[in-house]
Amino acid sequence: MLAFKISGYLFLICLLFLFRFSSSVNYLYRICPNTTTYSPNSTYRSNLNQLFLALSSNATRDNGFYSYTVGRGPPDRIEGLFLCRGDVTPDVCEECVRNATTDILQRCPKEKEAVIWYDECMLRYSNISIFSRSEQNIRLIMRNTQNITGQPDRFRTVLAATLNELATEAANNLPGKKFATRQANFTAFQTLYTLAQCTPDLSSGQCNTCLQDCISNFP
Ligand SMILES: *[C@@H]1O[C@H](CO)[C@@H](O)[C@H](O)[C@H]1NC(C)=O
Ligand SMILES: *[C@@H]1O[C@H](CO)[C@@H](O)[C@H](O)[C@H]1NC(C)=O
Ligand SMILES: *[C@@H]1O[C@H](CO)[C@@H](O)[C@H](O)[C@H]1NC(C)=O
Ligand SMILES: *[C@@H]1O[C@H](CO)[C@@H](O)[C@H](O)[C@H]1NC(C)=O
Ligand SMILES: *[C@@H]1O[C@H](CO)[C@@H](O)[C@H](O)[C@H]1NC(C)=O
Ligand SMILES: *[C@@H]1O[C@H](CO)[C@@H](O)[C@H](O)[C@H]1NC(C)=O
Ligand SMILES: CC(=O)N[C@H]1CO[C@H](CO)[C@@H](O)[C@@H]1O
Repeated sequence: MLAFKISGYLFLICLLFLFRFSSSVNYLYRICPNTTTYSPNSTYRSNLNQLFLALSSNATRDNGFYSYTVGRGPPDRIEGLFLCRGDVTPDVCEECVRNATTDILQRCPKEKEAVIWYDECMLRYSNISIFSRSEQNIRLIMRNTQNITGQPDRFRTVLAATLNELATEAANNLPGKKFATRQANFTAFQTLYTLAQCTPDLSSGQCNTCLQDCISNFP
């Protein structure tokens, strides 16, 4: 089960796994409404290429995060960012971001606004400001359809306790990265794995609010 939420500049990932992470670049989902589009040879498209160059050339940064703006003003101004999962190496981060910049143009060939998620990173861009506004809501919830075997109440208790500790830890992590993972023994045979991450530019308070909002979506 995993959930993503973006509220403007607030970005958050909550991942909840009963199984271990995979290790290759793994596509999850993309959102790019076709209501706003640009034409193939437009300035918007060439600005997008510039944005992708700036983002991929910064993909080995220690905190796995970079944001960049191309264009002076509307209609061709683009804000973009990527965030790599906090536990991937700079090499994997770079591979994921590079791949994302080509992949997204295949999956969203003419849309001005797009967001794409992989297990290892996410990439987002828009012609409207995504760095400072919070009215826009993009939310992705993916769930494992298998049920917990037995003790659903205990599972919810363990889950809630683990996620609350997790959120506190991620929000108060060292400045460079707002990332944390936690494990809990649900039964002797089932381990609960949890992961949370905010973009590192958020304050601890913003990150915690965002994570708590995400946690409240889990039943
Ligand atoms: C936009 O997407 C919708 C739903 O996928 C589709 O029905 C519609 O034709 C698309 N519009 C354009 C302009 O591509
Ligand atoms: C973004 O693009 C849409 C669709 O072309 C347009 O309606 C909107 O005004 C643009 N916003 C800005 C800030 O340029
Ligand atoms: C875009 O530019 C290329 C090369 O300059 C040209 O071959 C192509 O026809 C153009 N496409 C459009 C839709 O204008
Ligand atoms: C990051 O991107 C900026 C803007 O394109 C560029 O000037 C800078 O050299 C890049 N940083 C690295 C380490 O490549
Ligand atoms: C999980 O439990 C629900 C409610 O008891 C049931 O409707 C559903 O079919 C179960 N799903 C699976 C995959 O067993
Ligand atoms: C889970 O169980 C193992 C073995 O029983 C134990 O070593 C470990 O400390 C437990 N982990 C937690 C988080 O309680
Ligand atoms: C390593 C990796 O995941 N490569 C992917 C990059 O993106 C293309 C699609 O554009 C995929 O086909 C590759 O598998």
